[in-house]
Amino acid sequence: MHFQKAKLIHVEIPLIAPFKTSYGELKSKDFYIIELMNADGIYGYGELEAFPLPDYTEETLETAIKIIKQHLLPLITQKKIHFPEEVHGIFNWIQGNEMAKSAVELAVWDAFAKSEKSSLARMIGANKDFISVGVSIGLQNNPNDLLQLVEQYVQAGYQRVKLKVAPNHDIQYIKAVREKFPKLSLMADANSAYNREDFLLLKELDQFDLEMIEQPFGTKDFVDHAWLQSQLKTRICLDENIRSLGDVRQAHLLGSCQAINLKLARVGGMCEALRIAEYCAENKLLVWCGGMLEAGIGRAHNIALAARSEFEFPGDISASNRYFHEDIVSPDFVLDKGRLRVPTDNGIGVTLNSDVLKKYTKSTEEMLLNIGWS
Ligand code: OSB
Ligand code: MG
Repeated sequence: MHFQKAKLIHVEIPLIAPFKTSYGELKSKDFYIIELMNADGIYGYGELEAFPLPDYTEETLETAIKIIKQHLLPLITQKKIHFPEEVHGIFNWIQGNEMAKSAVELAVWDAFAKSEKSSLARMIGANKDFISVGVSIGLQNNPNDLLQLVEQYVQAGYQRVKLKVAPNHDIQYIKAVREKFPKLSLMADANSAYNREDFLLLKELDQFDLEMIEQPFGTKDFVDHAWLQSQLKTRICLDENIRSLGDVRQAHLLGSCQAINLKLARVGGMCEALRIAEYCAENKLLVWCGGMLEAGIGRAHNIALAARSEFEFPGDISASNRYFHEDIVSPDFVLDKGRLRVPTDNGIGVTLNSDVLKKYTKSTEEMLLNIGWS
């Protein structure tokens, strides 16, 4: 496949409610759509998930878009691509920058699926028609507000609830939810807010029958997570620590965790994600699909991945209306008995909604093959 044209669309859509974590608060989803066009006029779409600030990982929207323009797009437009799997290798000499790589690689996957007249899910060997989903709830101001939100999402049918936690924002909140919902599939995500000195707090969380505690310690703390896992009966799940299959192997061999939150954007795209999913299944590590408050294109890619058989645990892939009043793709993803339907149309199976897109577009840039930016 020969790519001839790329378009970068900078979009910002307001979130229905601010999303607060131990890093800070997000009020909108600020992102880029990467649109590729090949010589047959087939389009492929990727979504850049980097955040405005370098808090969750080192990348920011600004650094990632620069890497995409200066390095990644020239690499895929200079030569013919025979298979989407090739892209991972072409990008491999570039260190890090996983979110930038993922956005472009996923646009290539979409274009290949469309040219083969297959849904992306089927193309990557995913057979599910529906995926089970959960919801991730940000830090709240008091336990009562949190209880109301949990009630609302449980009523809506979400199959699992994840609560953000941080020191002073943990025991009281988890206890309140657990008392009101004794049977709920419940878990906590700390986004690296704790360290070894907080052990007693984490030990207290061990009593609430949580599915797992996600990323309690720092993003490179494989050894400390292994120590913590040896002290707790609750599973540790790693998120920020995991950028590659190598990181998953290290975590597994050290005993740093029993579960992996797998995000396409954080591991550089589909190729690496598929390798990780296979490794987890072979090694009996629980693997599930995480989220980054994706808009419709990123959500569609996540759903294709989560439709694979390795993903039994409900993902952080909620319905469109959990995040946005209106999204930039059609159709919306709608909750159906705690599940989302896996699109069956070609590629990612959703199309850009041009009216909504126009409303929230901040800028657009186009690059023609070997000609440059206009
Ligand atoms: O830690 O999983 C996380 C959102 C942004 C950045 C990091 C995380 C999250 C979430 C939201 O938890 C998951 C979702 O998209 O619903
Ligand atoms: Mg997380």
